[in-house]
Amino acid sequence: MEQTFIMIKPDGVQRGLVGEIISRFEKKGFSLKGLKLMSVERPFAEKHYEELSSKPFFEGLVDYIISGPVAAMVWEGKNVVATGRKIIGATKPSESDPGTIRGDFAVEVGRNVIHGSDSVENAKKEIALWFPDGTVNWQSSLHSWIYE
Ligand code: YYY
Ligand code: MG
Repeated sequence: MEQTFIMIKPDGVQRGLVGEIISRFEKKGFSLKGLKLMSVERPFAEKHYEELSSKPFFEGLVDYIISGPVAAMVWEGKNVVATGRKIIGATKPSESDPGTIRGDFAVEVGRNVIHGSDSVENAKKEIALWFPDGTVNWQSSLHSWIYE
């Protein structure tokens, strides 16, 4: 089954959005396979965003990610990578639809509350980076009420 890496950024943690965000993924029917609150150091944040290292916003982005604790998660489910991106909404909150996390809770791109993997391949890389000790292997007893 497909997995994605979701991270609630420091602004989301500070603003008390952890429960709301977890709730949206849970209510959808996805399964939580990994969860930890952690603070990351600059080299780790730079590694996570290494594909963006040449962008003008890179340094500010890294400053933001290391500015406080983040909630790192692994969610599992059918098409969870693409659907997770839809739940999160467009990168720029001014373009995120209402009903999405960024559409409902964010105003600026540099404070857009949440990260989600953009492909299955990147999800694998990000899960390996953030959860080097692995995740929890379990199946919800509601599985057959969510999947036909
Ligand atoms: O995957 P997603 O988070 O939606 O966007 P990315 O293009 O991967 O950029 C990562 C991160 O960088 C974005 O969530 C906010 C920040 N950022 C920014 O501060 N300014 C931009 N013009 C674009 C992205
Ligand atoms: Mg991205």
